[in-house]
Amino acid sequence: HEGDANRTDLMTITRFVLNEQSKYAESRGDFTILISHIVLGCKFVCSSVNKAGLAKILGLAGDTNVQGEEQKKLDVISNEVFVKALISSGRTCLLVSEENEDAIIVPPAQRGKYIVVFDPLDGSSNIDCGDTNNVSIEDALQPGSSLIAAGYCMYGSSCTFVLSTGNGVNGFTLDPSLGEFILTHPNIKIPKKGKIYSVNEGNAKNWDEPTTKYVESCKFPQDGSSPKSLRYIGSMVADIHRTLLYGGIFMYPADKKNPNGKLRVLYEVFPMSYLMEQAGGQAFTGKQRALDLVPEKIHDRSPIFLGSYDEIEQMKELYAESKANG
Ligand code: P6P
Repeated sequence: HEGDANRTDLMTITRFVLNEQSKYAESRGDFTILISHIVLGCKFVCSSVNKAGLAKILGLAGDTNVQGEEQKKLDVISNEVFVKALISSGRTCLLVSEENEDAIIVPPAQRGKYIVVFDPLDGSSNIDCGDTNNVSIEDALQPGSSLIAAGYCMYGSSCTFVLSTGNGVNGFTLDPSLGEFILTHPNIKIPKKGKIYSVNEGNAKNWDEPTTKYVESCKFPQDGSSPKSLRYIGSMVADIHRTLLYGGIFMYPADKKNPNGKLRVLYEVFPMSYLMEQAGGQAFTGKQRALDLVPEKIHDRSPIFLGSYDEIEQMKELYAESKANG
């Protein structure tokens, strides 16, 4: 019966992406090969986290393990795994990682057409490159609207990979017995409005007026509705995952200390903004649509408000009001 059919019709992430790409006549499977190498990196991080326990393997770099070897932090190891997997895929020409001060220009012999910007332990997104023979760091400084895919992998009691290649958002859960990511959250759509706001209230002293007013309206609603709940984990991937599934708003606003906020444009703001829009939500910087931003440097930061369509509309109105009042 139906259940058995689903059980035997394994929709793995590789098969899903292959199906998606086969819609494009010119597709030669490059993107599918790229995604499968990113997935390999995620499987590595997932097994490392589960094997060695978060606390231990996240030990400070410079610690030594029982063999007296240099103990590397998980993000350093993961970065090496992702960089090597991406270069060996033969489908990338330029890599920007949160862990590397400089962009990595892939050796010509191993070059492909994709630019990948990623935080080895947060979000990642892909952009098309122009001329792969003359690759330069400037090729990574494109607006978020030129993204062709974005995703994140969340490590916890289970390992979930959330991905969009421009036709909606889908979630895949790692089945350790198969070593495969299986489709478990097809066509994720964020609720139009939400009951949760997610922000680091510890920064409230330094917030600007629109942020202060919005959070005030969450706690003391003037329209007779119930107050919103505050949920803030402090890991963007986890806070975004909850917002995508249950609705609400995630905010990392500018404040007096950090006029550009804290989150990085290329590999935090862009991938999560892309996913939110693909899921029917919005992403706003306080000044503009987040995906319209054009970064000047590869580690630029930007304030970001993203989540349910209606919540972001309210945020945009507050910024428009504040601008009108000068
Ligand atoms: P704060 C984690 O360090 C991170 O880069 C994001 O994943 C997270 O959303 C944010 O910083 C948390 O920052 O200042 O609230 O601790």
